[in-house]
Amino acid sequence: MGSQNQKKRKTGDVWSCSKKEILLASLALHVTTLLMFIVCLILLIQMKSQLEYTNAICHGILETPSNEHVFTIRDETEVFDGIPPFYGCAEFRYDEERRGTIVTDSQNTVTLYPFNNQTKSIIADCVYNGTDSWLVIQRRLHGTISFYRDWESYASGFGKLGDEYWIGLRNLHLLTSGQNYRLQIVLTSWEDVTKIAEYSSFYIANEPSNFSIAIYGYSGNADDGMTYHSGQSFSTYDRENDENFGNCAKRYHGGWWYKRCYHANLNGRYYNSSNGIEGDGVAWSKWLGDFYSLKSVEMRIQPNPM
Ligand SMILES: [Ca+2]
Repeated sequence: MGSQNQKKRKTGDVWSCSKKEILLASLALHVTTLLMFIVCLILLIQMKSQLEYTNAICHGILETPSNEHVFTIRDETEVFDGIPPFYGCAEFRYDEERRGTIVTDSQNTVTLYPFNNQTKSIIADCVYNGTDSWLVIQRRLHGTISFYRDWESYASGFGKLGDEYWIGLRNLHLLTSGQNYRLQIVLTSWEDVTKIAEYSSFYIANEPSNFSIAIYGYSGNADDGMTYHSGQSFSTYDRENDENFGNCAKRYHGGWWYKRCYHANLNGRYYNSSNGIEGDGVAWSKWLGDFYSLKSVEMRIQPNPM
């Protein structure tokens, strides 16, 4: 019998399994399915975390610049009692009204924090004419401060706040490269006639570009003395960048964006009368000519609305 049964199974009746064998096979199938399910679940979890990680990277890349910007401002405002950095006297005036406190000295000077480089502050001179606040970048009044100076002096600035003064070309570049400015020039004759030349756009390039000037959009009643100089490098007696055969800064006794040589010489020699006989005085050619030296000059800037 035993040999018959073995023969029967050997000849191919493979489906005649025992209950135990069927149970074991079924169990194995379930375990395999369960294992596959677990593996799939692990894979899915891994994919999800990978996706989140990738998402976080993308999110980070997108967010980083604005976050940095915000942090930078926040760092500055902590120092200044929650007030954003100033970059013009108009903003100062606005904040001053909002705060109800004035942080100027007796000469109405204010510390400016150009928003494009908030680690650098500029002590500047603000004037308020009743309707507008302006940041003074140059002033001639009586000639006690010499304006016949070298390159480094014009680059870094000189004079006295609230008095005769040059803000410095590096400061001008810093200010005008972060924000669009207008320039107003107030010219006063020895007859106490005051005329205005205003330019809707004013920009000073960096030092490797010789602080070249870009100026346009004239309006006013003094006639246009500055558009002629637009695009020109700055020159001093020791750093000649003009287009003239000779040295304009030496010849006309100043530092300016000389070309061949000037239509305005506002940093020229100060005379105690209108008689600028050498043509090297504080001149605005289009109004009173090259040989008339003005009594006073003030150059001042104001940020254009963003
Ligand atoms: Ca020359």
